[in-house]
Amino acid sequence: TALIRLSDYRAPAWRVETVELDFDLGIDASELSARLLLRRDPSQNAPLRLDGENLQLLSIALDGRQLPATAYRYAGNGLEVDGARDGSVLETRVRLRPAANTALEGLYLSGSREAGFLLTQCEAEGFRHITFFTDRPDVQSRYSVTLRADRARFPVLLAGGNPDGSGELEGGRHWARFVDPHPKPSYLFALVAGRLEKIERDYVTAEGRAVQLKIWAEADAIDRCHYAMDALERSMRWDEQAYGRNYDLDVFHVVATHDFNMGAMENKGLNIFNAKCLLADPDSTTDDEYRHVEAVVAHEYFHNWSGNRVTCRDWFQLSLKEGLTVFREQSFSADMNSAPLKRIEDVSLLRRAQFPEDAGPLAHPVRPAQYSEINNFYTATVYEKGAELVRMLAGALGKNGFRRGMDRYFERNDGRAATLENFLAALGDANGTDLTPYLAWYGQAGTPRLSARGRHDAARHEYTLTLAQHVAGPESRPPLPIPVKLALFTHHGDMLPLHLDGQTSKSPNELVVALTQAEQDFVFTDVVTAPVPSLLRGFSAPVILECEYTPDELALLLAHDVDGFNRWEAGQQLAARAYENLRDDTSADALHAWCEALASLFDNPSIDDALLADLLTPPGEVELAERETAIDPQRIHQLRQDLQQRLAERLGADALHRRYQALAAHTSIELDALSQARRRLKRRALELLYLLDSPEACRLAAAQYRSAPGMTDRLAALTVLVRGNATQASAALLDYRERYADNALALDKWFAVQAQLPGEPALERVLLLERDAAFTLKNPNRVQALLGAFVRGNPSGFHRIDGAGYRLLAERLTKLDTLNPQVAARLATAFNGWQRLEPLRREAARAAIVELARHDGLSRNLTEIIGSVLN
Ligand code: BAL
Ligand code: ZN
Repeated sequence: TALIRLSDYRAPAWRVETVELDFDLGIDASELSARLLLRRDPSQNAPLRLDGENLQLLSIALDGRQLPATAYRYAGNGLEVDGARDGSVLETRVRLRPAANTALEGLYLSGSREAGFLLTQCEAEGFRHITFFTDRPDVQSRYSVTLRADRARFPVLLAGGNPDGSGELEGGRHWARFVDPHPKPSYLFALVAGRLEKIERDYVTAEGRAVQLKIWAEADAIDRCHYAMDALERSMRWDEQAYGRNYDLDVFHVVATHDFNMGAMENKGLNIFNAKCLLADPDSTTDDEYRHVEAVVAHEYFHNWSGNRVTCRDWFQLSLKEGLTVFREQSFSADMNSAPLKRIEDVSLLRRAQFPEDAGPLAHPVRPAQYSEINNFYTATVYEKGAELVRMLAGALGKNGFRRGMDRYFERNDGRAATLENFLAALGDANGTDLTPYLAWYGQAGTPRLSARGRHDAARHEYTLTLAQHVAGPESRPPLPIPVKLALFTHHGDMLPLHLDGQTSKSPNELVVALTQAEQDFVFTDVVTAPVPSLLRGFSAPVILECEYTPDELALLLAHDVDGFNRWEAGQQLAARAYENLRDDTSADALHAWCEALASLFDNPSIDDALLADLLTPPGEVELAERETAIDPQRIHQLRQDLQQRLAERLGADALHRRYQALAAHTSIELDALSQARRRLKRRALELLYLLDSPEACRLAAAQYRSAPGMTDRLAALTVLVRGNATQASAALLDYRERYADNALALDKWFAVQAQLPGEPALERVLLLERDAAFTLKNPNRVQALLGAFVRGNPSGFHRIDGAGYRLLAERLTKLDTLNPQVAARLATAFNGWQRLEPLRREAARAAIVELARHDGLSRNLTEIIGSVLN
């Protein structure tokens, strides 16, 4: 398939200045007339060519005249029209088949034919599935949209922009019209039509604009939208305060659907959400999910400036809006909740999802140089690593400097389609600094390794820190700018004032040094005894740190570091070393140090319960696998269990039991930080207790399941029972299945918990669950809940030595691909990393992938992923 290259970028030969869309909506067939005012770039002599995928063309006219068949050509993906000039008006009418659209791209039906509603998804290239258009983000047009439909079947009609009239039509039909005053790229177009309920709130922006906020959902879900409304209001206020950005239309619509390929979509004035990122109530939503809803609501809202007002010139610049918006959301969530916990959560995600991507055949730069299918590049690299790059820039400029730079960026690029160069130039110019060295980060794949070596000169009272960087790949790569935030600790756990090259840092005990060369020395003076360095504080750069700490040094940081993130990080490093003690059967010095340090933190009343829960959790199986070469996921699972058991033994059944009971005495379902923290630690205590005294832990879990006041406690209990294969598990599963029979999001968790049964039994359970009446390959959330949880969230279950997990995935992908290529391609990335499996599994995985690749008629999406993975 054809590759699209960044280096081939050319400005559009044709633009659309205004577009008028007129829809006659129906479930099986919808018809649409489009009227485009065309503008031609006089410097290019290209004929008019518009994108259009599998459209049924009913009529076509240019400048008021119907075109004869000889005057245009359409072969299923591009429409060529003769005779168009600057200022021409092209009118087309097409027929669409929403109910038959299982790819959930373009115009489609959510839910059943009888009760469901119509909606659109256009990013990245869905608009060409709706009408003929210059479907690329650097073409920005003014939209007027008229929707017509049967009033009883489609009482609610919505499109982006401001409302501009509505009324009755003959035969029980009605119409509504919307005009968007802001020119926008086609990927931000959206409409929604059907039976929906709403909740509303009035909002006045800091600039004084009155805005109506409306959240829409089906009747059974509308009561679960209030939390999202609060989160939306918080997001809008925060963006005014933190970035001076105000909302710019009279109405802001948000719609929830159960059928969505992504988490949510930032269409101008009409955000559409996967229900799992919007709906929330205590009975069916966990604490983690509540925070996720808040984060996604904020993310989509923040796109109104970082994405919509300033959009991307081309899809290679995707991280310009996504990395930036993830960073903005991370800052917001840190302000709303606990900043260190948010950082731990984000870095964990980066390590679990992005580092493996960057280390395998799917690795690509944050700004890829080429793609075959752009939907395959909505990746952890573009999003999460992209956010880390913005974080480094923000750190380099400081709080005020970054704000100055962002103001400049929005001011210069408002209404334009920008590039990453434009971004760096605005940030740099506003601060009189050159940020172009950071471009290197955007252009190369792979996680850099940062090695650190310290040398203390007792006679001179000097401490020399040598930092060096290395990225696997071509040797000619220029060094990256790597900001390293650091502090030095005495062996008593006190921070030292820092004196570097005669300078004293602003905050006396912490500073950021910039590694800009392959290797550099940093010399600290007045250091009397050898210190313990705390490096990369707050994870100041997305690198893998290699530093020869002794277990005691890591334990010291775990006990004393005041940076919550680095305290956790020291614990993670120490846990990984403890894991290696068990794996290699070497001296247990790290294991001992880890258990002792955590035992004393366990009794330390000043430590936050949520942080303690995270400290008591070793790195996940995927992260541990990243440190190995011949990966045996089942052995990793077992060793990690052993590791946790050692910790549990050190803490003791009595202490765990007491702590559990003390926490269980609080039964509030409030979402405040303290209540969430208690639930988090309670879950962790129960999990650890299970490793010591499984009958007692299962008894407690069964009781917790029955009396749980909310989903966090209920799901935690169910998980302990199911993973532990407890006798009480089946009754709890039956109860849950009945209780949530009509709640799709809660039911998803029922599938996911079972798909994560450790080891061999998982596959059989998945096969059983596939036969459940509620399972369908047509719903992306359900696919994710069962197959996604199995292949991504359950390494010891998926990576069977007989290869049955791989064959199952390959077989399901062929089916799924015919329904929904985007979802199939995303699931297929579970094959990433097969080359590093131990030989038996490696061969089994290879055989399954090769067999899959031989299959005829695979989508471009899946073909690209399989091709890359096999490479
Ligand atoms: N733009 C696609 C969904 C999101 O990142 O907001
Ligand atoms: Zn986004």
